[in-house]
Amino acid sequence: MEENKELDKMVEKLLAGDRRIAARMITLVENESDEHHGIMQRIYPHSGKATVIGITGSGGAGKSTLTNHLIEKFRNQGKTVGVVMIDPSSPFSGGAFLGDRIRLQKHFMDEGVYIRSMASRGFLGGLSRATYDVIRIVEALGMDIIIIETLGAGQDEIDVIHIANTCLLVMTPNMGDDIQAMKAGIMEIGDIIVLNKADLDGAQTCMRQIKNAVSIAGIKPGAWTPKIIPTVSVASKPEDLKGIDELITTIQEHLEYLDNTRELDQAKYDRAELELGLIFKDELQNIIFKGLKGTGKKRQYLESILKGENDPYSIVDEVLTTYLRPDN
Ligand SMILES: Nc1nc2c(ncn2[C@@H]2O[C@H](COP(=O)(O)OP(=O)(O)OP(=O)(O)O)[C@@H](O)[C@H]2O)c(=O)[nH]1
Ligand SMILES: [Mg+2]
Repeated sequence: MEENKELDKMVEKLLAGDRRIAARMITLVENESDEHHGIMQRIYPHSGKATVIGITGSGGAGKSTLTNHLIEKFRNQGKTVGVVMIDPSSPFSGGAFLGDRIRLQKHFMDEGVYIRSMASRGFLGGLSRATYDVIRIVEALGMDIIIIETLGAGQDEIDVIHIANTCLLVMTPNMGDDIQAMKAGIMEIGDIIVLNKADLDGAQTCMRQIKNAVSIAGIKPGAWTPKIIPTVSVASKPEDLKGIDELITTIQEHLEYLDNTRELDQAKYDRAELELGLIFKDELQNIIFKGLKGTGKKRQYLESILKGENDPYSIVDEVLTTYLRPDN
């Protein structure tokens, strides 16, 4: 690790809970600025212990509303909570985020809550890698629990969910055909399936369909069976809210299950492998592109592909053989 007093100081402030520094660092990391590696190297030893909860599901399923309840419950338990919202809309429109902001407003004043939104597009190194980094920064800021909210739409968003210890898949009774479509992925994505908007028509039928999907999924003996929790997370009277406490209890149960089985170690190992792989892939590309810069070679390669004279596989083989493989 290179010496850099300024970065040392920034990290010191972050560890002391400085939110402005956290915001600045996240921007530096998102932009893959020169400080990116230095920041992550310094933060790494102060991260990796937070409980990460993923919340995914279709647009408007109630992810932010549920997040809001979870923040409240965890705060009541004396835990600090970070929220990373992966915003599928353009980073400039601010549309979706504005709505979330209003909903989460009261928590913006709370020192024990840190909320950050990220764009899901435009990361050189991909969304998963950027999310790993942002989670580590939020953790180093002092958050015990980190909730990632992401639209269960593209593969990128679904990959992000694998960073979480516990994943909540939010479904709703009015999903119609989506239920069929999601059936295949239910087991892969959700440790806990939340049937939100259980106040709406069709909730019973939907509950049966999900139960059926879980029962035919062929879960290995001893493995975690996804729990299905119906919730009502918006109601005019607080006593009409349903399932939130049960959801918290089930999250805790899942975390205990991970703790009591070897699965947690395995999951940690898998995550470390994924993270290392992502960084390698990214950096290798950076090194190669940097190496080609100014030589005019990159352009030549691309033009030869477009003209049909060469293909990317042969080019990658050639470049790797020339620059990287010592045995050649
Ligand atoms: N009837 C009913 N409406 C709900 C419930 N939970 C949330 N809603 C409403 O559903 C709408 C969407 O809720 P959000 O929490 O913003 O959903 P989201 O999944 O975060 O949406 P995106 O972030 O845009 O994907 C809001 O108008 C909520 O008030 C519920 O349990 N019942
Ligand atoms: Mg939302």
